[in-house]
Formats: sequence, structure tokens, C-alpha cells
Amino acid sequence: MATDIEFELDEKTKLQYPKKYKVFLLNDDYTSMDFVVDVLMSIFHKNYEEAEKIMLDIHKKERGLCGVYTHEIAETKVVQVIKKAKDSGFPLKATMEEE
Ligand code: TYC
Repeated sequence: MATDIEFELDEKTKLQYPKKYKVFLLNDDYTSMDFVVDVLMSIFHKNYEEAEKIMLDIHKKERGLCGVYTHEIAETKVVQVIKKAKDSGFPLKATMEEE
């Protein structure tokens, strides 16, 4: 027999949404523009036009927002960027900060 369970949540146990984290790519003088566009398309799932716009924005303003994710996903994106860049011999860096 199905039973309805009623319960009240006090202030402390109320549902909390997970914190979100912004992931940024940082500008540098050595990473090629094409490589940054490739990173934005392959890791951040941007289309070519969006990727080119974000890349040029970073080139002019030192850093650019690539996406907002939960902590685990943001951390994975940062690691993926650094690994892909290292494997290609570029010093490209990514950072994350709480939204
Ligand atoms: N500044 C780089 C260049 O002139 C291009 C670049 C853009 C590098 C964005 C990193 O996150 C970056 N080749």
C-alpha cells in the first residue's frame, strides 16, 4: 500500500542549489588564435562564430568567460584546457571562480 510521507524542512535542511563556477580562459602572447578557437569549440561547445568572438575578447581584455558550471564540471574543464594546451606546446591557462 502506498503511503504518503509528510515532512517539514527546517531552515537548515532546505534544498540548496549547487554553487556555480565561472570558467575563464586567460590571454597570453604565445598561444595561437586558432588553438584557442579550437579549445572553445571542443571543450566549451561553442560554435565557430561564438568561439572566435570570445577568443578576440580575451585577446583584447586579458580574460574571457567561457561558461558557468557546477564545481566538478568547472574543475574538469580547467584540467582539460591545461592538458590540451600542454600537449600542443602552448601556455594557455584557464581559471575558475565562484559565481
Ligand atoms: N594573444 C594571443 C595571440 O596574439 C591569442 C590568444 C587569445 C591567446 C586568447 C590566449 O586565451 C587566449 N596569439
